[in-house]
Amino acid sequence: MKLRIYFAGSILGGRNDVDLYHRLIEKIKETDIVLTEHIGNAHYSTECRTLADEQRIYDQDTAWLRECDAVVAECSQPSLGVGYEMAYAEALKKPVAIFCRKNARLSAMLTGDPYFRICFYEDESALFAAVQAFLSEVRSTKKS
Ligand code: 6K6
Repeated sequence: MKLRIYFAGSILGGRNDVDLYHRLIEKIKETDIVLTEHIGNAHYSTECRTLADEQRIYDQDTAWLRECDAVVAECSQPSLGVGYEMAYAEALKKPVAIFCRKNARLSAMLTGDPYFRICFYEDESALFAAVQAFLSEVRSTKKS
């Protein structure tokens, strides 16, 4: 059974890690469905939009958060939007795993919250392995 994964990563917070998001999304797609593939698209437009556009984005993203089986967040690049999504997913009791490079810092509002599964990773292969371990756990919980 394929899981529906909400992948969260920085947009306006900074796009330095967009290639990493892309590779991670492709990896997750080998086994599961990623609802938010655009996060890994380096050409995704972040220019100013109208308020109506932003409301549509909010409505769509929160609908996907309600729909998903689990949330995978790459949080090495701080982002207000991702922080909001983490709290929203917790309120919905979705399984949430937060991944951060060893040399980056995470807000105490994430590290201090025991609800979140947090993983500081050394390199990309460790990241991929930790994400797959999380997905396997979610899959087995869903089956039982
Ligand atoms: C809107 C206005 C200008 O650029 C945009 C980008 N549009 C977005 N489209 C889809 N999801 C978005 C957008 N902006 C933020 N998000 C959601 O918040 C994504 O799901 C990300 O996980 C997160 C990024 O937040 P910021 O604060 O880094 O943008």
